[in-house]
Amino acid sequence: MAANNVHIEMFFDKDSSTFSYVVTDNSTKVAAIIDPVLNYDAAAGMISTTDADNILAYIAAKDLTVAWILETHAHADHLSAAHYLHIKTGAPVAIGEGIRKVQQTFKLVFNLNDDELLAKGDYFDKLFADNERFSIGNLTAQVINTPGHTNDSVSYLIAGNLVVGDSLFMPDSGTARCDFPGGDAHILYRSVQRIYQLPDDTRIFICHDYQPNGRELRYQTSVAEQKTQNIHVKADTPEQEFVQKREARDKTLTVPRLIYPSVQVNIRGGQLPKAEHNGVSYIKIPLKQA
Ligand SMILES: N[C@@H](CCC(=O)N[C@@H](CS)C(=O)NCC(=O)O)C(=O)O
Ligand SMILES: [Fe+2]
Repeated sequence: MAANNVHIEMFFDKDSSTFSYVVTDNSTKVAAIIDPVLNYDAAAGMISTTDADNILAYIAAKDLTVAWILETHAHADHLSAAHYLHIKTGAPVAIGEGIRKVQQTFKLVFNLNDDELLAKGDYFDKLFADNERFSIGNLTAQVINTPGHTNDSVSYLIAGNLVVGDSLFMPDSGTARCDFPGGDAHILYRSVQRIYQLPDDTRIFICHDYQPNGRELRYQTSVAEQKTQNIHVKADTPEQEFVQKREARDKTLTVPRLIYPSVQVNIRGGQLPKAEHNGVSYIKIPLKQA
């Protein structure tokens, strides 16, 4: 059975409450790394690779071959270790083709020129189309476009397991915010309906858990559990009711602490902005007047 052939190992970054995963085809020991985190101390401008090195240690210990480094979207709350892991493993870095739109949006926000970013999917090795299939060893993976949180959000369906990125969170946390540039609660609702068409026993692996009311950390749920218990969107929740709830919550949220460094690195597939003539890379912050 394909389901027995897949192993999903979770890695947690406490600083950003992010789950990364290594999905392995047991029959070939070929694996995909999903949503790896690059550690970043914002005050010091210090990048480090503790989380990514933990993933590399696991891969070495299990003797795995990395076939893919996958992003569910260009994250706005943490930096991606995709490029670092690409250098270490040689595996291609892939994301949904909606990344072009995200790059176009932030090319304007950060006033980047064509030498810095073409906004045509540059910096990524592979852009996935909706429904595109690809292999992880003998496993078939399928890309399901799930925009709403961002334009480029995708979920990866791998042998009955769905890695959803930021669309659904655990049922008691509901859904991801839709107030970033390109976010849209109506579109997220439709993406969730797509997820709810999958078999009830599809296992869902989420990207963040903010541990509401101090409950223990959770990262795995199912389509059935979401359809009956998600606090924002159950199987029978009308679109307008969801949109009202989502938009009301979005009004209460503050800008993610690492949004500026995260977006500038993540639209470049985890590469730092090109070093200036002194060999140093810089992060820009557009200033606004209140
Ligand atoms: N406080 C966190 C917030 C992170 C955040 O905004 N997370 C997004 C996903 S990238 C989200 O959907 N949050 C929903 C929520 O906080 O309810 C930070 O500063 O990083
Ligand atoms: Fe996100």
